[in-house]
Amino acid sequence: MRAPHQYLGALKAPHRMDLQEVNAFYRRTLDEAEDQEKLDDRLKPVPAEVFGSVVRSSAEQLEAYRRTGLEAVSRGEVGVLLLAGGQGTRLGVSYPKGMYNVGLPSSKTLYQLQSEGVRRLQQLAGEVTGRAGGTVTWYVMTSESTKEPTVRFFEQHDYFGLSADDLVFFEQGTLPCFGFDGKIILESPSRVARAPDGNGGLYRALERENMLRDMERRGVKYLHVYCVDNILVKMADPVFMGYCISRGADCGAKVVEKAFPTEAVGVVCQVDDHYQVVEYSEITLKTAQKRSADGRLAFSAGSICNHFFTLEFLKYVVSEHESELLHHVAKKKIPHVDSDGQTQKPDKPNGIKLEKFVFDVFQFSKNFAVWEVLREDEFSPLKNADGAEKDTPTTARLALCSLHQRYVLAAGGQFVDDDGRPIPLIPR
Ligand code: UD2
Repeated sequence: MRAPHQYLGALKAPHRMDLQEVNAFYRRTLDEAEDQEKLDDRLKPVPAEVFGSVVRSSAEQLEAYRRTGLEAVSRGEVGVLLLAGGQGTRLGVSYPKGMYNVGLPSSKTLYQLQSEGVRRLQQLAGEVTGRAGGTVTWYVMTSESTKEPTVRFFEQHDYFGLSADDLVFFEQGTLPCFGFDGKIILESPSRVARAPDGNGGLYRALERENMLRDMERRGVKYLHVYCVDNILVKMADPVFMGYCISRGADCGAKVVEKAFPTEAVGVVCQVDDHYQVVEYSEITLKTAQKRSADGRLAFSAGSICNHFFTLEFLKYVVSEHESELLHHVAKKKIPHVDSDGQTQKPDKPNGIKLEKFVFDVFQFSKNFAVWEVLREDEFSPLKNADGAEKDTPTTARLALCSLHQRYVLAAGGQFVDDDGRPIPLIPR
């Protein structure tokens, strides 16, 4: 058994509360909550020149991107950064989502699948470039509730074969929750109700936890930032990384074509002279439903929370722009103390959480790139418990099995039953 990961020995306290600051956040968020109708008038779809796509690229082009990505991996210039501070309330488990076992025959958890993706990427980079030993540093942003179980889980599984030195855990901050009257909610007589400050809390955490210096020290130049729950995630996908690197992009987003107007994905679009994601909770139905002449959704670039950043860009936004990033309002059911001092769990939203969004830095990009991929190959998020209509353990499991079945078929394999009859394809 190894010694506990250094992170556990040095827990920091990113939860100090500056009342003046949090009250200012609250007021600014409410004051600046944009009139969506007005924003809608300024939205434009992503222009073709920044919009690359797997299906519109030739095999030679894809191979060239892949090679560029793998070269960078082999030089140790690529890192992955997992956003793992979410509370996973929709899935309804009490532990971090990455530890979830979706019921694959192998019983692998999301964390194990991702770890194996990193190992395979390192191996591939060595094979293709002839330069073995390039490591992919894996940064994991946790929060107050996910840090300890996440670190322990990796320790208990011996980091799934990765070197503990190449895994770096750090912690995002929290903010108090507010009632609709603007007062901070108490969870118990002696405790303020707090929640993580959104996945855009990343930028503050990178600075406070010295992560940018760590990246610099290791020679990491390019980061793949992704969310925990997509079972089909391609860790530091060399094609996506290579595409962004070849274009000299400082910032990029991977997208899939949005399936239907109300799908719960943010939409990458242009507003005036910059790029941004309009989150599904903030887009108006009218805009979401707009169609182009060919009948497709006008705003179809569905963000799958897979982003590319150069270290230089991260340093720039952290030092110059972090404080400008606005919080967004999420109405939530927040446990609160009643007049008898007892904690009550409300059954309808009773207050708000303030959250920054990871993609809100796109507006500062000087060279933005969008890369569209096929949904069936790269996007099947685990959001809800079984029984829900979509994005459940069952849909995630089927998506992965279907992808692997297609890999086998493409390599010339066959699936037959005991009598040699072909087995039907797994539904996607
Ligand atoms: C996210 C995207 C949405 C879309 C969708 C695709 C954001 C803000 N929204 O929506 O545009 O692309 O994913 O599946 O990115 N997290 C933290 N700290 C927090 C809150 C969340 O690390 O304080 C992590 C969370 O663990 C997860 C990721 O951020 O890995 C996305 O969070 P979510 O699942 O709550 O986001 P969702 O589905 O509303």
